[in-house]
Amino acid sequence: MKITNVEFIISAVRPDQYPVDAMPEFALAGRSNVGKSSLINKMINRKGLARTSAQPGKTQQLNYYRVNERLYLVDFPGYGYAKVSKVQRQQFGTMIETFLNDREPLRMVLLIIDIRHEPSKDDILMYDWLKHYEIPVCIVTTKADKIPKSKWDKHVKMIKTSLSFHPADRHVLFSSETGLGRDELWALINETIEETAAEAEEAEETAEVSLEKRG
Ligand SMILES: Nc1nc2c(ncn2[C@@H]2O[C@H](COP(=O)(O)OP(=O)(O)O)[C@@H](O)[C@H]2O)c(=O)[nH]1
Ligand SMILES: [Mg+2]
Repeated sequence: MKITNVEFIISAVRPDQYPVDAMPEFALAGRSNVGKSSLINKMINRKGLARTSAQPGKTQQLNYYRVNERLYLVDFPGYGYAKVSKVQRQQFGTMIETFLNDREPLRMVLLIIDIRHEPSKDDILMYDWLKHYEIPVCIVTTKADKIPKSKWDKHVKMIKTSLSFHPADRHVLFSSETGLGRDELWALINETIEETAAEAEEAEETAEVSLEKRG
């Protein structure tokens, strides 16, 4: 996708700070240091707009980036960072849970996983949780450049098995270093936006028909 406009909108710490324009949102979840900020930067062709590796785990905020005045990429705080306190961990859980549960414009969660490693307990919990609430998920295995191409398949299989990956979910192989997967991920995002727009239109038509019938 051609990026014509990117704006950092807000580091939101409370729901009343989330944007109200109802543009479709794509949230990125994953453990600290997995490469979320790098992935955003790669997606939007800006080297340093999303901050990489600044005090991992400390930023209990949702960072909103608006792309082409059409959609938001939402960077979640990373989980699984050892140094956060129990209270911080709970706050994090509540914030994310509330967001994922209530956020109407949310279209999909991109769950970012390091291709080199087996998913963590937190990764598995997050995936199960998203499945439970029927939130569309795409698993993005990133840092693909860090292992030889010949091992990609084996690692992806290992990760999918470990997550009990649902065949209806999507998967994209990614590297913020080489740009692998960038076009595929944009295509998926665009497809998802168009699908939900079509569904909304259909629902509207159905509503109009039933109104007419009631006369
Ligand atoms: N080789 C390689 N390094 C990456 C990739 N993605 C992220 N990194 C590095 O991993 C570290 C953590 O990345 P960051 O984007 O800050 O992770 P975040 O905590 O999830 O936002 C940084 O040093 C990045 O340069 C990738 O695809 N390939
Ligand atoms: Mg980050």
